[in-house]
Amino acid sequence: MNAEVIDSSHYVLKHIKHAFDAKALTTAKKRIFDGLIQCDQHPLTERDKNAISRGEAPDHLRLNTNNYDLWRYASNEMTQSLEDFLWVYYPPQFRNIQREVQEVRWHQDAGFNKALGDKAHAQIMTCFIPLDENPQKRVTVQFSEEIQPYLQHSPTSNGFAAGLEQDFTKLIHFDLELGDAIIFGDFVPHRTFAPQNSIWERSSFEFRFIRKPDALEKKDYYDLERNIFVQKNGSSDLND
Ligand SMILES: O=C(O)CCC(=O)C(=O)O
Ligand SMILES: [Fe+2]
Repeated sequence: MNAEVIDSSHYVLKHIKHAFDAKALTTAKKRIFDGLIQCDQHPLTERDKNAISRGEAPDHLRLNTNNYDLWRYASNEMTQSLEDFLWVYYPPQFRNIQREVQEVRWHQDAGFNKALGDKAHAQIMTCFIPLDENPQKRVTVQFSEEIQPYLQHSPTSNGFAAGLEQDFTKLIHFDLELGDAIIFGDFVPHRTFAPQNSIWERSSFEFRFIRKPDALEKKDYYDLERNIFVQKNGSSDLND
């Protein structure tokens, strides 16, 4: 019997109302969409082409440091709910879902994390932020309320690195307004979900957080407490 105590942060699932300034989210969405239009005029790498076909943003748009501006106006409840997961691991994901094939199937983020191999962190926390008006009318994310330890993942047929074959029964999704966010621990199973009569079009950010002691060498993070880019040992020149 494994006597290891399981950290309850793996199982956090919380809808935070009015977590962000709605205008800051609209600005972020516009910046990324403007960038995607410009992408049409430039040759893209294979990696970026694949990312766009999955509904994700190419690297140079994800790396834009303005993506962190919205955290300056995050509510106290938002930052407190992150507990000690206060370093954003870089860069955030942007998702623009437009077709069913771009759905993300059942997984725990611990599965995605593990698929990163030696770039994986010990534990992560995710913050999902819809960027459109009326997100409650759109494709969203559904969660399993059943608490599961880490499950074995395998690559999915629609190009994602990690997915689960099994289905879940105690399901929940949240009615989100623009400005709301969901945070969830890395053992909470979730997937893309279309409530009845929802619009198959949605843009969103996913920020992933780690605890400072879990930081990897020579990797950049964004420290939410100080609003600066940081590295495990010493400062990051991204602040210059
Ligand atoms: O955007 C989605 O539908 C899935 C998001 C997701 O898996 C995540 O935020 O970790
Ligand atoms: Fe996920």
